[in-house]
Amino acid sequence: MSILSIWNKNATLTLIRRSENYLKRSLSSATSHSYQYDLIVIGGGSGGLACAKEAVANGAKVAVLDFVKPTPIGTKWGVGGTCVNVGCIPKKLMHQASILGESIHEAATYGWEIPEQQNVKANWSKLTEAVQNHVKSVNWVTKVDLRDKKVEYINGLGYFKDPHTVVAVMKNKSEKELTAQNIVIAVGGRPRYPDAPGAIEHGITSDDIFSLEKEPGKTLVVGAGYIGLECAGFLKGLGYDATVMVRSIVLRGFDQQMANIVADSMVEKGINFIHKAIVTSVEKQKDGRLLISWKNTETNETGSEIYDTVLFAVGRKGLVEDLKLENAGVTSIADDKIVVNEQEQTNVPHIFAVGDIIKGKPELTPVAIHAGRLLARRMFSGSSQIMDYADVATTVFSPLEYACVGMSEERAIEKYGADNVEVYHGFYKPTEFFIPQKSVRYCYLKAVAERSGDQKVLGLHYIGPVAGEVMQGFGAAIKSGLTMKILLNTVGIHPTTAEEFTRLAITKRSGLDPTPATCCS
Ligand code: FAD
Ligand code: NA7
Repeated sequence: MSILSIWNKNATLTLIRRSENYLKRSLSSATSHSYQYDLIVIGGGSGGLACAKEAVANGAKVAVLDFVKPTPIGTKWGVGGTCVNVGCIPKKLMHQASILGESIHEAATYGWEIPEQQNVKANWSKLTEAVQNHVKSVNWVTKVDLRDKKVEYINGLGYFKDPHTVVAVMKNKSEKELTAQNIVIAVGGRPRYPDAPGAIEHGITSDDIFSLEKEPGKTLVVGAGYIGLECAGFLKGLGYDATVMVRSIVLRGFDQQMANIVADSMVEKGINFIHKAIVTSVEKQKDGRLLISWKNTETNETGSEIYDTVLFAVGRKGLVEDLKLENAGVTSIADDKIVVNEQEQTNVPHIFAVGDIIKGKPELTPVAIHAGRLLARRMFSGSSQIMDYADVATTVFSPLEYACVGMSEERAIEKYGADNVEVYHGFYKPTEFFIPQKSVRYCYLKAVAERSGDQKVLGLHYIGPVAGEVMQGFGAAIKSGLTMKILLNTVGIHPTTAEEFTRLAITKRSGLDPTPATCCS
């Protein structure tokens, strides 16, 4: 049988299945109630769009509402949500720009003749223009894709009128009423501002930085979560003075040994840290610069300094406020998030939520997308597969990147007890660091495993180059039940940094020095 005929057969079967699903649902909604749509999705970001497209692929009639309120300084953007416009994508591009700056200098050590190296400088407006051009092209492709896939896109702010009716408030403030059998809330979140005078008026957030017109200059980044560290990291790499203000600890929720190594590696790159401090005021000076005052959270000692920019990365709040959830009877709300069961269902059975808006799950694009797709399949194609939120790999794109999957060392010890957990660890020397003589002091990795039997791997942690690329495959291995026996019996790819996981031989318990002698021993 030719590939074409297999494809034709599969395509025909898919079409038949979709038509059957559509017919079934049309009949059932016709018998119960008649709604305009099978599904309305409120929020056209990673989770909402994935859910909408999968629902349409399974024969449903779907509308998606997406609306972006401008930031306090007026930044706004198009369809596609946080990741595409003000999150993962522009962040990764700026991270890449900053890494390239370092590579220019490294290239010279490899023999590249680069004229007047000391004048090599990033051009902020060219960079933001390139980043925004890419973002806009993605906005355009997203709109075309929605039109092609017959997802109705409505650029309006949605709220509930009743459990089956959503009102879209359009740009011109006119209102459009829509009804649906099922409703998915995928409204995501927006950055918070601290409660300090001048913070909102004079501060910016990650929503503004990727399209900021003037160069940020000397910048104070408030918050030591992963967005704060990433922003400070790329700003420093682009040549700006960057300081991180840490309220308590760095990278809460991550393995704390790794978090502290990330912070130390940032200090080595020249990023400043102010520890145990919160901003108390932001005052604009006559010259337009900002006088930022803070106090130490333990000693109450105060400090202040002039910066060009203050960027707040103090967490994100879920956008439940505008939804008027009370009109739909949705009460499963905690703080500003929506509590759902394992079917992503709220207390109202036909109203669901996915993505960053749900309580207690990783706030990551692939999580939102996967959950959205699986939900659509459960709603419209008879699937019963639920989202598995465990062991999701992630990466902090700090200058020296950190990726991990599974449990932190402290979480494993808390769950199984120190006597039942074995930690294999090692420093390593990436081959590509040798000629430029880059510091290898913070290139470190560890595997957290059960101590007995074949030693099931509970978590893997890696700090070094291209961390996300290294960790993705190990994420699949952990999902497949990776043990230390299998890991250490895996033949590495040489010379890579990922192979270091297959060479882990020293346990923390042994007390042996985890510093390597050579690259190939
Ligand atoms: P969103 O993508 O936020 O989409 C929600 C959409 O709904 C938005 O467009 C919003 O304006 C709209 N909306 C809100 N209320 C309404 C309403 N009432 N009516 C209509 N529309 C509404 N994740 C990663 O996996 N990797 C990364 O490297 C990464 N980096 C990040 C960097 C930054 C700076 C930030 C901020 C986030 C990053 N994330 C990253 C997280 C990722 O962006 C989110 O997890 C993801 O976008 C969540 O998708 P979502 O669909 O839940 O919400
Ligand atoms: P996080 O990960 O919630 O981190 C927020 C950081 O800001 C964290 O270090 C907090 O310190 C700190 N924070 C919180 N409030 C304040 C105030 N008022 N002053 C100073 N510092 C403060 O948020 P992110 O924005 O980095 O990322 C949110 C998610 O978006 C993340 O999961 C990504 O997936 C995408 P604390 O540890 O609480 O003392």
